[in-house]
Amino acid sequence: MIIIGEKINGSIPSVKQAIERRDSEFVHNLAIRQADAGADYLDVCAGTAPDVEAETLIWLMDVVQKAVDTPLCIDGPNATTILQVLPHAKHCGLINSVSGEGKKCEILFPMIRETGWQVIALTCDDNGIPSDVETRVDIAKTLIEKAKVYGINPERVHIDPLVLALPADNQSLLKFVQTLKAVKSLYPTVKVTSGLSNISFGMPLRKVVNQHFLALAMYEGMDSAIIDPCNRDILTTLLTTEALLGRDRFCRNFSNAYRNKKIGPISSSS
Ligand code: THG
Repeated sequence: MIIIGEKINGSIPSVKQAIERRDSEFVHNLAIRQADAGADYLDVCAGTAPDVEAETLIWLMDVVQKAVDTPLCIDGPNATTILQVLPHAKHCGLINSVSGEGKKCEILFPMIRETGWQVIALTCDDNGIPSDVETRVDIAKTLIEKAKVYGINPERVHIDPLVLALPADNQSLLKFVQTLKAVKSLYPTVKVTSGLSNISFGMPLRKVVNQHFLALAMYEGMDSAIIDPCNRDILTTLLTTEALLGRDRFCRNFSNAYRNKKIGPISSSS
C-alpha cells in the first residue's frame, strides 16, 4: 500500500497557524513523524489564498525537504501554481491533482512528459463531481488517454474516484469499488487512490468508519491512500489488512510495528 501522509495541510488549524508564523520546526516535526511512520509521499497543501499559495508551498517544500528525503505530493487546486513550484522539488513525486476541469491536464502534462512525476487524477470535470459510476469511469478514461498523449503511462496515474459522504449517498463505498474495478479492467496498471475522510462526513465515529473504509477498499484493490500515518488506529488497520491480504511475509511488518509499539491499543498487552 502506498501511503501519502496528509498532515502538512493548511486546512488543519494548527498547521495553518504554523504556516502563518513560518514555524519551520512544527512542519519539520510533522515531516519526520510521518516519514518515520512509513509515509511513501508527504502531501503538502498551503490552503491559502491563491496570491500567496506558490510562495507558501515553496516554503513548505523547502522545510520538508530539509527534514526528510521522502518525495512530495504537491496538493493544490491551481494547476499554474503547481507548475510554478515544481522546480523546487528535489525528487519526482506526486502531483495532486489534475481533473477534467478547465485546462489542468494541458498545463501540467507537458511539463512532466519525460520525468518520473506521477499524477493524481480526480474523476470530476466542469460539470462537477458525478455521483454515478459510468460518468466517473468515462472521465477516468478521458484523463488516462490524455496522459498517454503526453507520454505519461497509466502506471504513473492514480485515479481518485472522489468518494461521497455515506449519509449523502448510501452507495458511496460500493460506487467507489465499482469505479475502481471498471477502471482497472480497462487499464490494469493504473493506480486507484482515495482520501479517507470524505466517506464519514456527517457521521459519528468518523475514524472508525474511515478505518473500515480503508480495509474494504484495500481488499478491493486500492493502491494508495491519503492518510494520517501517525494515527495509531489507522496504521493498525492498514498493517492488519496488509497482513490478511498476504502482503506481509511472516507478518514481519505487523509484528515489528507491534513490538515497536506503533500499532495496537495503547494499554493492552495482547
Ligand atoms: N483526494 C485527494 N487529495 C486530497 C483529498 C482527497 N487532499 C486533501 C484531503 N482530501 C486529504 N487530506 C487531509 C488532511 C487532513 C485531514 C483530512 C484530510 C484531517 N486531519 C485531522 C488532523 O490532522 O487534525 C485528523 C487526522 C486523523 O487523525 O485522522 O482531518 O480526498 N486527491
